[in-house]
Amino acid sequence: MRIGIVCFAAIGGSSTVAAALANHLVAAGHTLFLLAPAPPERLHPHSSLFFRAMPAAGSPLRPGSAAEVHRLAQGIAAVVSEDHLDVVHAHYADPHAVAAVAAREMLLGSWTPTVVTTLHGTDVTVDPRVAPAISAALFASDGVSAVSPFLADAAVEAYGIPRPIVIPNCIDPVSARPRPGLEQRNQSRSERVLLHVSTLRPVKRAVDCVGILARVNRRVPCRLLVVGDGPDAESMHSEAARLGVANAISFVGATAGVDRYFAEADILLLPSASESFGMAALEAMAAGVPVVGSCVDGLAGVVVDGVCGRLLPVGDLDGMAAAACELLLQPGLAAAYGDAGRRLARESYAPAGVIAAYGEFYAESRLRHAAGLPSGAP
Ligand code: GMT
Repeated sequence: MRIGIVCFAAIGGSSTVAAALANHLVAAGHTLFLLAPAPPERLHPHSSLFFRAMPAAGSPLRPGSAAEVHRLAQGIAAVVSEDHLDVVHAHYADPHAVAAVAAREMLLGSWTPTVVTTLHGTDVTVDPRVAPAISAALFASDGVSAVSPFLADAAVEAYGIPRPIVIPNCIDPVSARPRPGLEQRNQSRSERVLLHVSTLRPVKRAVDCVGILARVNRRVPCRLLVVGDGPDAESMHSEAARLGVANAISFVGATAGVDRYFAEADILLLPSASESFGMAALEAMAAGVPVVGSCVDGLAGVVVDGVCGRLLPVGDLDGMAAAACELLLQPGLAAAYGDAGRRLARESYAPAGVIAAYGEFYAESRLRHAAGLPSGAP
């Protein structure tokens, strides 16, 4: 099959997943075209993997304008006809499925591809004014998948679509490198490391990480490493100054090579108000890092509380700080959580099963397309 994957270029879970999917589908013998404003991190060079630059149309941080979405649709249509794509796989309904469906309309009368959409999260919390456009794009897609059961249910509720099939995100073994043992690492530094990786959007509650750091620091000297950038960076700085912990935070920014920070970390903090999945948590688990976060939605399906991390109610900073201290003060417990996380990541989120599921999803969607039955049809 000739498959076009449309995704954001940003560093983020959905781009990581799109890149992993492209790498593995190519290895399975397909020809892949990655359509994005810039190549996502972790895309491996391959003679059957091609990058096609698209005009930017928003990001997980900012919705695209109508003009940007139209330009993206034209870009997708051009690649479909020049590269003869069989399938266009849109990651995110807004703007990618909207643009992919519009591209297919532009091509009517000639070759039209199968369009499949994977929902990633904020797809269900978008501005209600654009909900009808998203709903139409989902109904017009030949297949819709979601990365967690929570998200599939939320999409049914938000858009009245038939329940999407659930295909979880996978973790590429390339990023699942073994970490040095705790004892070994602690000999080389006195400070422990709390890591937060996100787009620093309000939904991530990154400011809570500062409060957790301040509480933990009273018992265990530690540093908060913040990887990523976004609207809440400013508030994190003010909160750090207010709590007197500004010197104990390092803002790394939105940088490539996130893996090296997982190798440094003692604990990943993910206190989000909502997560459709929680890719950062899965990456931490694969790297053997225990997760302390909130007990919400998709995140509770990925992190098994009391096995590979601790999940507390949203906003329970005292609880999260206590859980972090417990792990920092009991290396045996932290090591057991780390091992369990690595095992879970390997056993439940291996690329092979996920790639096979996407293969079936494409095949079924192609049949629907050939029969003229979009995903919304019974
Ligand atoms: O949440 C973000 O700011 C980033 C966004 C993304 O594009 O990666 O994350 C969403 O998709 C990820 C990949 O499926 C999920 O792991 C995240 O949970 C999801 N974010 C939310 O649901 C808030």
